[in-house]
Amino acid sequence: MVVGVLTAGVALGVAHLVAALVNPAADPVLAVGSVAIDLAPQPLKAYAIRTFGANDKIALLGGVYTLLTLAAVLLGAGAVRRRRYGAAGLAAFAGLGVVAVLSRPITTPVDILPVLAGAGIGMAAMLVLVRAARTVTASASSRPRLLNRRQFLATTAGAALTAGATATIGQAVGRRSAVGARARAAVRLPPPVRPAPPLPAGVSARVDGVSAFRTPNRDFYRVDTALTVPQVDLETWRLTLDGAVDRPRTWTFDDLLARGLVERDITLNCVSNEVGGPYVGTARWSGVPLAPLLREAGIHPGQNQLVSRSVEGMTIGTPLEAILDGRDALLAVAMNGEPLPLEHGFPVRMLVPGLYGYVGACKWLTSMKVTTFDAFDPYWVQRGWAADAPVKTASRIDTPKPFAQRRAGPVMLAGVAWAQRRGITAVEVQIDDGPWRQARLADGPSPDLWRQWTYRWDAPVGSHTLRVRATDGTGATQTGQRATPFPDGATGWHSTTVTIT
Ligand SMILES: Nc1nc2c(c(=O)[nH]1)N[C@H]1C(S)=C(S)[C@@H](COP(=O)(O)O)O[C@H]1N2
Ligand SMILES: [Mo]
Repeated sequence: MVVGVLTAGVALGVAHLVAALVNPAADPVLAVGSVAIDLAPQPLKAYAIRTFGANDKIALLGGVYTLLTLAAVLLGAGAVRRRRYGAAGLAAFAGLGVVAVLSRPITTPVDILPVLAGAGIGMAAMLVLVRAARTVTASASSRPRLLNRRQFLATTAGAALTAGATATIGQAVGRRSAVGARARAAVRLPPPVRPAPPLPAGVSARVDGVSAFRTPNRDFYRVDTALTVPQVDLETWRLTLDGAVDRPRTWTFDDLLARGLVERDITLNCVSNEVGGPYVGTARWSGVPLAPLLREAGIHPGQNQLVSRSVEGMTIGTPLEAILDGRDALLAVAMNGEPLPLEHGFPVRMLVPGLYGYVGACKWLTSMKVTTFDAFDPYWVQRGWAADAPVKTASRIDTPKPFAQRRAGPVMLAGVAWAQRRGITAVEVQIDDGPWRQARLADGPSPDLWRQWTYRWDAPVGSHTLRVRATDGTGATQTGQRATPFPDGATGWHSTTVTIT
């Protein structure tokens, strides 16, 4: 066990350190984790998002490390018996690492260096450890056992130290070389040429426990497949537009800024959000209007899909019609007054009001291609999600929280409702099996923004179930029929149970 785990520790520590110097995405553990994300069947992905939420990546890496540890134990046991077995096991792992690294869209052949270095030094560590282990376990030892044991302890301590030191230094080097953070810190954004219309004070319900109307960046949900946050260097970053257009184009970051920024408050949400879930937020975005860029390029007739590609290889397909119909489709460069946070897509992300993020909000954007839905299935569509995914009307009870206890008497219920593009025109609340009652709506200055609601409830003693439903600008009321997020967004009424004493 000790031989196996320490061999793996040294190999992965060295690989991590070399990857920090070469390309963070070339770390074999991260690469294998990323392959697992891409290969995971849909139900497993849905389970992971549902169970671990924003910690899904930590859970995934925990799983990878658990499997690695088991495999390392077997490798160690084999190696102590016959070095050959250990060597073969290590080689098999290196092979897996090489394949995983090369399968990533942002790696090049030199990126197998970390795996090779890890495997080579891991092999040396394994041979030293096996020799030391054999002197302890050999029954016919010529030396006193105590001495052998000391030597074994010294060897294992050395290996553990090597593993720990390389991993720690790798971590530190990785942080220092974060080009994205440096690039972002140097960005100076011009003020918007068209600022967002001021928000009326009445958009906020002013009830304790309701979501902030504008979500601070640090609280904004994050959903993506990137195990390491992509680091973009603005010196080399370019955005291209090509495909079925008369005039393909390439822009630098400064070219985009020079077009002038518009500023808009827009609510963004994720198709994976369960009824009542947290993957929705509102921010003040600034960016370059997308429709004029496409029109200037001259779209060929018969095209209906814009495929965005991000620096780490995500593909997102957006209906051209949604971008060109007059809504505020943006290439966003700022979020709540600062350059996009790295996690939210620095330097540029797309934003199309009314569409779930996976069809309209590509982060770390680097290219756009005009094409058709017939010609290309983007990442999530390949995995069975709907190609056309307008946001479904939804509402959520923010307060009281599930299983809250309150005193009998007036209790304020409050929450948010959203139906981007259509807007929210009514929210109703139901207590137990009573009649649906109108909630009070806060101001709703734009259909692309969520809307807060409140309801003053005269709460009697007992255990009660609270339900909420919304009606959108077309007059359609949310269906009570429960549907899972897959394949085009959850439906059903959010409910919560509280105890009144
Ligand atoms: N490059 C890239 N862009 C992406 C994704 C991704 O995995 N990779 N996820 C999409 C999804 S599913 C959503 S809901 C939004 C989430 O944006 P946020 O993390 O800034 O909230 O980003 C979208 N853009
Ligand atoms: Mo999403």
